[in-house]
Amino acid sequence: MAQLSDITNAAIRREIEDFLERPEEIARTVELFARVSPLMQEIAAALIEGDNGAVDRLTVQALDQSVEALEIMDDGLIAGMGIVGIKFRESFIFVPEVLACARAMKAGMAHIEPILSAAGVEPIATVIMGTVKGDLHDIGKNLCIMMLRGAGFEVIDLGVDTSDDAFIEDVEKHCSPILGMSALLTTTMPNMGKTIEALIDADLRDEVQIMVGGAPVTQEFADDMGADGYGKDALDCVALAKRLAEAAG
Ligand code: B12
Repeated sequence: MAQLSDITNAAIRREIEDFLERPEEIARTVELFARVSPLMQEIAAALIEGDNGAVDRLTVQALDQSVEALEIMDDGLIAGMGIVGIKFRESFIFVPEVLACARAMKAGMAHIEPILSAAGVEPIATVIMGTVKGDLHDIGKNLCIMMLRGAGFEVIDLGVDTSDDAFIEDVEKHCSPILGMSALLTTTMPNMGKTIEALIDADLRDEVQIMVGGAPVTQEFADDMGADGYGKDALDCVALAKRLAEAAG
């Protein structure tokens, strides 16, 4: 089992000591940061500080050192956002600070996106992605989109706060598309089910494969509302989209 002292970055050690209280979260976070490189720890620490200039510079530095884009995304940016999420939940920080962290995340993603989205030749299928009605969280959805594009899907991004009508309009426009819905709030998760019902009412349910995701979403929830698949992260999202594209023929 990794120890706090195995983490080389003093700022990350301080974040864990000062802000994490749940033993399982401390253990998971120590384990994660103890295995990632000092540069990834530095990126995570800069993101937690909301320092988009530093995230920008360090991401470029990591890419120059031939660190894989996926490693920067998982071990630097997403790992840092994990601590931000805990601090937000426990009210150590508030919306303005989280927005600064989200901006820092975007500064890093701006360099990673072109690499992960390197154009494939013939698109595997069309994926329509949107964050559901009432929900403004788009970081996770955008990561999924980057990875899907990188894997050769054509992706239509409907953005955030997406109405049933907007989803339906795009499903009608494309041949056998995959529809991906993202929700980060327990209060907006049920809107995924409402969109599925709206597709049934519009006689379009059989025309589309539906996948759902977002931190509070589970496989059980996805099954209950009649989605065709659930993905826990961006890698899962790509694997799932490939399965659904095959199933659609
Ligand atoms: C950043 C953030 C914000 C930012 C969003 C900025 C942005 N542009 O997205 C801001 C500050 C705007 C914000 C606002 C709010 N937030 Co907020 N936010 C977060 C935070 C800290 C991180 C979310 C994030 O980006 N995670 C990183 C990404 C990479 O992870 P992810 O989104 O889960 O996505 C991954 C997977 O889920 C999956 N995935 C995602 N979508 C999809 C889709 C498909 C199809 C598939 C297959 C997979 C998939 O793949 C992704 C990549 O690996 C979370 C905490 C948390 N731990 O989630 C709270 C959190 C989601 N927010 C929360 C709350 C309460 C709010 C507010 C209501 C706060 C307020 N009082 O105003 C508002 C709501 C605004 C609204 N109407 O949406 C709560 C939700 C609680 C709940 N149970 O519902 C959380 C959990 C914080 C907390 N613990 O209290 N927030």
